[in-house]
Amino acid sequence: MSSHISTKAAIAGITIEPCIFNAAGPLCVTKEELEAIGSSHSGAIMTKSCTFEPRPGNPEPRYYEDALGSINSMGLPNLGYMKYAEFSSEMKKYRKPYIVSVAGLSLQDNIEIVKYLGQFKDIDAIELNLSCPNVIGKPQVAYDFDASDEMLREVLKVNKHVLGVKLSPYFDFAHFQQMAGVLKKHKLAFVSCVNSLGEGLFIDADAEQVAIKPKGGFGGIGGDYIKPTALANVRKFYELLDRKVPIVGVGGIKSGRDAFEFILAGATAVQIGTEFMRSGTACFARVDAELKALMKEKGYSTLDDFRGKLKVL
Ligand code: ERO
Repeated sequence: MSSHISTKAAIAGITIEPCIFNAAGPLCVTKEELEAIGSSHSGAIMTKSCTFEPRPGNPEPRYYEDALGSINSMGLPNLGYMKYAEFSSEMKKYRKPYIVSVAGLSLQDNIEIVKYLGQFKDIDAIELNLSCPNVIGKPQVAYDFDASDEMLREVLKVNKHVLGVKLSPYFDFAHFQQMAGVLKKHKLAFVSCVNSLGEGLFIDADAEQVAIKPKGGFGGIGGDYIKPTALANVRKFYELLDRKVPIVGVGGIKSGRDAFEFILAGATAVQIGTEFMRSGTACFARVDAELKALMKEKGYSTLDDFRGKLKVL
């Protein structure tokens, strides 16, 4: 369909085609899951955020979705960073970027992990996750501007890869500005906005109980519920970083029209989380086809034709 219409994107010289790929988190923990993403239409393979030690995660049920979105308190279940490094050579055959999401539980862990990943040439990029809402007793680093600054400074000292950062959602212009000020001090290849909205609560009125087990039912919210917040974060960071740092949009994307809105707001590429969990790898081809159809209708042939060109009233 529409062979003259391209949804190709580039971040720090890495081609992502289509500009649509999986968000760190859902269905990207095991090698089999990563291979399924590799075989799909996803423009890249993103891993589950990894820690120093393998983790089983929080007790189940820890994920729940309704018609409008999801709540999770997975608690970082992952195989440990060494496994995701080891997988990199086998992911090469899919001929798409392999991105390792890193969420060490301390500054020292992140330094060790990023240093180690530097030895693996088949890792195309690192997404440093400063925004995990679900490790019991650990606040989100991205809500502490000084800690974020120190984290980026120390991690970038040892990093050898293209490295971007995954942020929490912000809700206040002063906070956008503070975080943008931190980001501008460092050489980041991309900024992903946003992780799930922390500490939401789903309640089942019939059962008179919460939907997930960890933390008394509190968890990160994704899906339709968060799309306006995600769009606002993409737009604000696009503007505050002077349209120079590629922004990866994530939060409530389930159609080509949603992807279009994120790119119009300034995103270079987009990730799919809740909808990938809901419908599996088929979502990547569908969202890409819908995006291309919409571009055709509007007379656009590349993402550059409309990226960031959101009109204001
Ligand atoms: O609980 C998790 O593993 C998790 N859930 C999210 O919504 N975002 C995360 O960043 C994350 C773990 C790093």
